[in-house]
Amino acid sequence: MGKQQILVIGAGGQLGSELTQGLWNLHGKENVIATDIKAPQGILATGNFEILDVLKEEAFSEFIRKNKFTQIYHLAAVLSATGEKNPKFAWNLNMNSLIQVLDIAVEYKIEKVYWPSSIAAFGPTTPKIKTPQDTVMDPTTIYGISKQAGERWCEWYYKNRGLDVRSLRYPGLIGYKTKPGGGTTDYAVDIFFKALTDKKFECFLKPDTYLPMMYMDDAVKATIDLMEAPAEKINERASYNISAMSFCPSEIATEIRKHIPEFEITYNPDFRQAIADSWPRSINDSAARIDWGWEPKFDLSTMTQDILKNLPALL
Ligand code: AKB
Repeated sequence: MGKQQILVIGAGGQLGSELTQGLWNLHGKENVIATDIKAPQGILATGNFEILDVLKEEAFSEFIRKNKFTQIYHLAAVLSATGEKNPKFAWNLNMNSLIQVLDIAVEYKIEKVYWPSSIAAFGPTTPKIKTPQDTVMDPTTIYGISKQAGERWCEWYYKNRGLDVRSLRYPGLIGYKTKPGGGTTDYAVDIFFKALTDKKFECFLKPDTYLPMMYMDDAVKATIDLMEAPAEKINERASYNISAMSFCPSEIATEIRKHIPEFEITYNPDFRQAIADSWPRSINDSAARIDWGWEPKFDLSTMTQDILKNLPALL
């Protein structure tokens, strides 16, 4: 593999900002261009950054033509809870931006494309425990429908256009460097901010709602490991199941209380409860482990320790 020139689309989001830093470490800061529709915050502003709207076809195409990218990470999306409030906007951004990126990648002979799917691509009749790689998928949210359709588009471009496109079905991603961004699993991010600032948190899910989750460091590692794996190891061209831990709101509250004994949690479930109830409780990610050696580093306890050690300095 020669020198790589990397484009990150949607770099301002929760995953984007940390993934961009992971890519700086691997490929050199000068070889990564981070883009978003909004101006960069914090550390992102210290690297190459451009304002870019992938839905503006001509400007996007011109940007790609000028920069000679070898890889694109396309992360721009509206998440599950926000998507339900504005379904047509979510569909337009999530679906049309993906097709645009896949087309451009074929036209400009981009070597590799990354696009995230999600556990939201599963639905109420999917087996909930240790959800298999290949199973029933009947998503109920517009976000989930866009992820399921997106997976099929990725596989189609691989089979019919020879594009090396790779994807992971992320569980809830938990980071502390950016604020939560409209997802159903984001209570597990917000809870840390509130535990430190208010010592109390009102949860929009019921106490026993189990969901698959992953610490951001593991998500960045998984994404880069997948993209760096030799093409012949990638047997799944729609999207890989991937997982690290599963917990429910009462369990994360108990874990936080080990560090902040006075922390209190109350419950006031809203429309996001139905979304969470439609998703798997745990994930079987053996295909990712076997094909390209996926293994998470963090569990609930080590993640909680790490966040509570590092977040106070950022508040
Ligand atoms: C969401 O909650 O919408 C996302 C996801 C599981 O994809 N974090």
